[in-house]
Amino acid sequence: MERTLSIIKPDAVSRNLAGAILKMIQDAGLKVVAMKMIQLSKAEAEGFYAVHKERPFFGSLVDFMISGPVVVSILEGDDAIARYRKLMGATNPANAEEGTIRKIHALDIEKNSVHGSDAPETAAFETSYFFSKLEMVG
Ligand code: DGI
Repeated sequence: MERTLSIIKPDAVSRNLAGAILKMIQDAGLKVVAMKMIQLSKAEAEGFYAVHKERPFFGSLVDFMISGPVVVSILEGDDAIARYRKLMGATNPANAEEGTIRKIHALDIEKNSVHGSDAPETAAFETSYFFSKLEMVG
């Protein structure tokens, strides 16, 4: 069993797509073991995306991530990290496969509707960034 962090980003929450995206996640067999809706502060978004701080899009990414509420959750399943990345689709929705969350719902490379951890180390950092043990089921 593996756990991964999912974020439904402000572009999707503001378009009332959280339910549709959670349905895709659950239909794919990933189990939600923690979940909440939060408004990130600038410092919290900068801390979460610290690995990208030298990238040219960092400021814009942080501004977008604090533009409205997000739905963060922890997903559990066999190979959950890779399975959720596949369900999300490519970072740029123009390159995303048919049937993926980003192909169906994302607006552009920045307003791309979802985040998913990309490796076990980042999943461990990201799940504990948002959730305490007490907030995780099971
Ligand atoms: O893991 P991903 O979310 O698929 O992609 P990533 O870890 O390479 O980048 C994190 C986020 O940063 C991504 O979801 C959207 C944003 N981003 C990545 N590349 C670009 C970008 N935003 C802009 N504006 N331009 C980019 O080239």
